[in-house]
Amino acid sequence: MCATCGCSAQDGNNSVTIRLVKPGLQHFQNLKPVQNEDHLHADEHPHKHPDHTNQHQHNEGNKKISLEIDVLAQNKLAAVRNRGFFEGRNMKVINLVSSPGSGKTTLLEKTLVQWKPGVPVYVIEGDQQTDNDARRIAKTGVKVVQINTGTGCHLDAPMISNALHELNPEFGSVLFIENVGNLVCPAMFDLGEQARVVIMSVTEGEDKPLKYPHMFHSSDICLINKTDLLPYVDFDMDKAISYVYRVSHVQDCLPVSATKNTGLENWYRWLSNLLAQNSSQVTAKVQAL
Ligand SMILES: Nc1nc2c(ncn2[C@@H]2O[C@H](COP(=O)(O)OP(=O)(O)OP(=O)(O)O)[C@@H](O)[C@H]2O)c(=O)[nH]1
Ligand SMILES: [Mg+2]
Repeated sequence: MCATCGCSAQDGNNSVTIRLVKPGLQHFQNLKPVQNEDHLHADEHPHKHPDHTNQHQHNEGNKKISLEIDVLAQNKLAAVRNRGFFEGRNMKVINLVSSPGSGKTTLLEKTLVQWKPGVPVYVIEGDQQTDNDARRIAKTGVKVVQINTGTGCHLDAPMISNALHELNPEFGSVLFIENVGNLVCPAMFDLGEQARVVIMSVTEGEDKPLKYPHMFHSSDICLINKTDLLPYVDFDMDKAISYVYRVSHVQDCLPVSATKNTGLENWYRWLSNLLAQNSSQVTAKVQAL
């Protein structure tokens, strides 16, 4: 579990199912956490206990551990406030999420220069340390605030609220939020955004949606970046796209190359469509995570 954010808690009952799985085996194995470490064993463990029936061995793979945390509940309250702020100013807010280095900042740099929404645009940058990304964005002329999360692995709604005081965005503007590079924790934290964009890149392997389904499930659109590198890496684009749709209901899955400007027109079209919706048409999303 991530101690900073309580990211293993699931909404509703604040509990999480942990599955212990052995590679290549179809059934979840009887890896039963008990107090005595000597008893943490799989079903092929050499010694037998009288109470170890086969049924016992194959049906206890799922363990529920209750975690008492209210981190996510507090975040949701702040996210609702942010969303009200955005709707009050008729803003469009887009949260960019990905693993580290997938190309979020590069995509933003291109977007801020090439996409012409005709309204003011702002950026909030999230990283554990450094203002590298904020300095890159500032070069485009767009007003930007960097949030450094220290040991934190995600942005949360109160952080966004603080940054908004600095930005003071204009009525009718667009705000891009680049989240901390991490395919896990940011999935849990609603920032009050109207759209979440998940970016994966061809160098990460096509199985990322299957390994990190919550992030893909909570996103509205998926971009598959660095397609210029396809000749040099083993990456099956058809498989990747099918995996994205297997775990999520994204509106679209767009292959792009941010550095070579390939496919970006589809991304800009999607952004323009989002902008064309008035705030009341944009579904108020309270993330059910
Ligand atoms: N070949 C190729 N490289 C890219 C592309 N997009 C980004 N990169 C490179 O990937 C590296 C990481 O890009 P960033 O834009 O900094 O990635 P990021 O997701 O913002 O990274 P973090 O903020 O650290 O999570 C840089 O060296 C970029 O030049 C692309 O489309 N093709
Ligand atoms: Mg970045």
